[in-house]
Amino acid sequence: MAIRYEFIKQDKQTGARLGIVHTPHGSFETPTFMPVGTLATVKTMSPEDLTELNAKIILSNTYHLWLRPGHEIIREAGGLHKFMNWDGAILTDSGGFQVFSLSDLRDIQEEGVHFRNHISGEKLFLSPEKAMDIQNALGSDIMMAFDECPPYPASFDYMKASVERTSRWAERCLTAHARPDVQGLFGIVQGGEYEDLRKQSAQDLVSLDFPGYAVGGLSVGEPKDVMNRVLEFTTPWLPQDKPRYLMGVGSPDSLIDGAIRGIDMFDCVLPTRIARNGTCMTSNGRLVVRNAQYARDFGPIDENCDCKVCKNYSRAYIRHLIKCNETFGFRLTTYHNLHFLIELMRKVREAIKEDRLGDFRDEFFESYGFNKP
Ligand code: PRF
Ligand code: ZN
Repeated sequence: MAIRYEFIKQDKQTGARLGIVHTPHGSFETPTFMPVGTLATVKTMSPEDLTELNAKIILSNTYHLWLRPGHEIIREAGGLHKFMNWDGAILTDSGGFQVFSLSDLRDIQEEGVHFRNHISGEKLFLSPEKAMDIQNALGSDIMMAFDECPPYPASFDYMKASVERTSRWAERCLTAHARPDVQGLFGIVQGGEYEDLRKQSAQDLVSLDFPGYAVGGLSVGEPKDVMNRVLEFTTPWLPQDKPRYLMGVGSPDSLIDGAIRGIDMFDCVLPTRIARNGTCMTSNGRLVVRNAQYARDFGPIDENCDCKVCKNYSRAYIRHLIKCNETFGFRLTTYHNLHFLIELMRKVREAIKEDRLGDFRDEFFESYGFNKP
């Protein structure tokens, strides 16, 4: 088996899990945040930067790499790790979600999904078998099953039919997966905000015995308390000895609240995307460094941050670069934001070790400003 989860302990205050996920490209401690490298690059970061940031696993996308440069080119290169010169672990999303969020005119059939390429307009078809073939070519350590992520809100009847199809697709993914010895395939629990459907989806997938499970269909526009409640009634159906991954979630409060509800892995474009429009995550909340108020501010982005950006560059300088669209400015804010989330997860793991994640949450929420009205 390619993926093994080693459980270490649970936080006595919250029940959050501390563990290690072992992959063919190294191990990572959980809970963990995975930076997103959609097009085989975490935008503006080199693999050396990611190593320096202590990132152990990054995420990439089947859908985007299938369209450009094409998975056969990456297969020919010897896989995605070699192609992009990243020797750490890689997780690839299956393309299901991207087809639903990026393309129009999609037509969902039992066989798969017909849609149009969001760049060229060309007609395309993605299915469980195709998503496995592409991810086998990419050679990611963790592959994701091909699922449907319905929009929020969706009716119970639509969601039930969708969950049942996603379960049948999951089974087809397992059958089509050609390299289970070197690539782990995770199932994706769907079911929207419906408790019965989340349970049904989780039980269907657990009976297929995947090496890990994701919770999909969240952070699609629902309120935060709905997401927390869904996690509370979903994670208890997942096995204790396998990793759990909450897809597409990356705001600092949701990382902590997800870990408290038994989640081990997270990914999101949030830190890298907001960095490129001049927004930084800091110990005192979000800071929009491109704002005029920082034009003469020669202090660091975050006085409590020990990253190399905060040690060496000022708000005024970074603001100037970003105002002028200088790519170095985007590099600096991206580096700082990734450092912030990777450090946050290290602190969460430290708190779990010492049975004080509840206290850590209270302190963090207070200083980040989540408790303010
Ligand atoms: N399914 C897949 N990828 C995803 C999601 C999903 O539900 C989400 C939901 N937030 C993000 N990425 N395959
Ligand atoms: Zn910093």
